[in-house]
Amino acid sequence: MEYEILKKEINNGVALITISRPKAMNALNTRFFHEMDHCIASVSSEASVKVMVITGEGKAFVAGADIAEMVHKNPEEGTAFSRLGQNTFSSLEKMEIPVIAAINGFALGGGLELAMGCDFRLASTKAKFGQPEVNLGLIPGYAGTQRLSRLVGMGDALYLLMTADMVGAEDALRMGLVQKVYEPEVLMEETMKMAATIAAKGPAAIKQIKSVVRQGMSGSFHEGEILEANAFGSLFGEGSEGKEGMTAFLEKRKPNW
Ligand code: CO8
Repeated sequence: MEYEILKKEINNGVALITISRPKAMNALNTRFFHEMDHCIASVSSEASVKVMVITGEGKAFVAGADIAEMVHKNPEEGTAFSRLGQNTFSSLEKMEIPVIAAINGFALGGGLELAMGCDFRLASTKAKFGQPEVNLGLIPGYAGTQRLSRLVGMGDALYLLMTADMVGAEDALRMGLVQKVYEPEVLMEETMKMAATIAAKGPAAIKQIKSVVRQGMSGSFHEGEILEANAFGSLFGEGSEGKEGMTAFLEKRKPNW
């Protein structure tokens, strides 16, 4: 598929996806979701890729769903557009490899929902976060009502959703919405460094972390313990990554994954 909105670069086991629709502040339209679905499938099929990073070009990460496209929709089309985005962001969550959002600027509405579909978020000091849907007489439609409260807790979620306040990176850090904040000129360098750090770890262990933590969140603590024990055991087979990692430690050498 030829991409019009996404740019995909793969280097040293890291796929960097840049959303580039600067004339509309990278707003998410139907085309974006088709490209992103394709991109998720194609990156997932490349065994050499260990981490994916998503960022935006220009002064926005993503300023929301495309209002100019949405305004013409009827209720059925609105629901379908919501399901399209929910499915794409759910596919992001289900990717076996970690996905990091590098938030360079505005992450509003559907843009914040995209960032929340990633595994964690790094932000520039210039980033701005918000769920401004109520300004438009709308609510989030890409699972923002569900992910935000799980990430930041009920109070901060309802505050952001009901006021449409735009908050800066320091507030986002305090809420736990982002994990690190960097000066704009080093955001991508630091993000790629972090991606490289993760890409150098045991790849099966990293995939198991993602899977067990994410699956565990939707079940009971005890079910999560069982998931963890089974995943832990899976790393011990003959010729497994765990055996190699532990042997390398004891032999005082780098593991050969
Ligand atoms: N959709 C379409 N176009 C947009 C969007 C958007 N979300 N955001 C910005 N643009 C366009 C502007 O219309 C403008 O276009 P033009 O130059 O042709 O007039 C261009 O981008 C530049 O924008 P501004 O001139 O407004 O730039 P500023 O720097 O003054 O302001 C802001 C930047 C603060 C980001 C401002 O553009 C803004 O407030 N944008 C809208 C933010 C918003 O409300 N986002 C939420 C959208 S709703 C949503 O995301 C719901 C998700 C769930 C959908 C479920 C489907 C049913």
